[in-house]
Amino acid sequence: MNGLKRGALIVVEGVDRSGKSTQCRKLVESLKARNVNAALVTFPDRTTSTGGLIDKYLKQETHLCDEAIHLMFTANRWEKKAEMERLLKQGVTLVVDRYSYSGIVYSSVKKNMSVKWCQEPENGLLKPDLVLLLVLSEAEMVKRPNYGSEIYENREMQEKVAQAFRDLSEREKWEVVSADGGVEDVHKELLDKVIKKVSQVGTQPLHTLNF
Ligand code: Z5A
Ligand code: MG
Repeated sequence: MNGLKRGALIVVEGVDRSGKSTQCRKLVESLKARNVNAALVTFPDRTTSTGGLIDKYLKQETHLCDEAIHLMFTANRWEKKAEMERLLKQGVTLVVDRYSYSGIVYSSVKKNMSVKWCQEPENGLLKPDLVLLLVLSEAEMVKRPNYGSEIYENREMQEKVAQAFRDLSEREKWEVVSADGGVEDVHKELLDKVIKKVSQVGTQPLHTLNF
């Protein structure tokens, strides 16, 4: 890396409507305002060819078996790996809206899908420097705008996903942040953690996921 400071790989995870996209956009804005080179990465990226198929699946316009859609979401991340690595090495901090953990959690809560099988194709992707989990309370969840019509937007699925995220956050020692506060309060808490991490990564090597 020739002594050049790299960017940090920051991932924001959480259940549906916990405010991930709102917060990721704000994080990038605030980092840039502080002269930190930063960019937003969103998964799924619905603009690529795998993303087009994922979009149709989520909107229930096409059917894929559980294994096939899982691998599509993973491929959607592999398509972006080289570009993400290039940007990080150029010093750009990436704020990532959902990542491999969403992939593992949403697939493995389905019947007959083991966590181990779901983790395997994620191995080798870039390992985040920091994972922030937004946790929404039951009381706040019902106040957020209604579920849309996408395939996973139902209470049973979201409850299983919320539990799986909580379990994963304990095992992997993530930073857990309450998503119940106002947009600005949640943003402040996340930004403090992100800024600290950006200053820590320096010339540290990038690692890859190894579940
Ligand atoms: N999925 C998968 O299965 N496998 C994978 O590998 C990946 C994803 C990557 C689509 O994802 C689906 O794909 C998702 C997981 C699955 N299925 N579900 N559920 P997506 O990321 O494209 O989903 P989305 O449509 O963007 O929804 P979301 O990400 O779940 O929402 P969000 O980003 O967390 O929330 P938001 O858009 O920022 O905010 C939601 C609303 O709440 C909005 O009206 C805001 O104005 C409001 N909001 C936000 N923050 C607040 C606060 N603090 N207070 C009050 N109101 C707020
Ligand atoms: Mg979102």
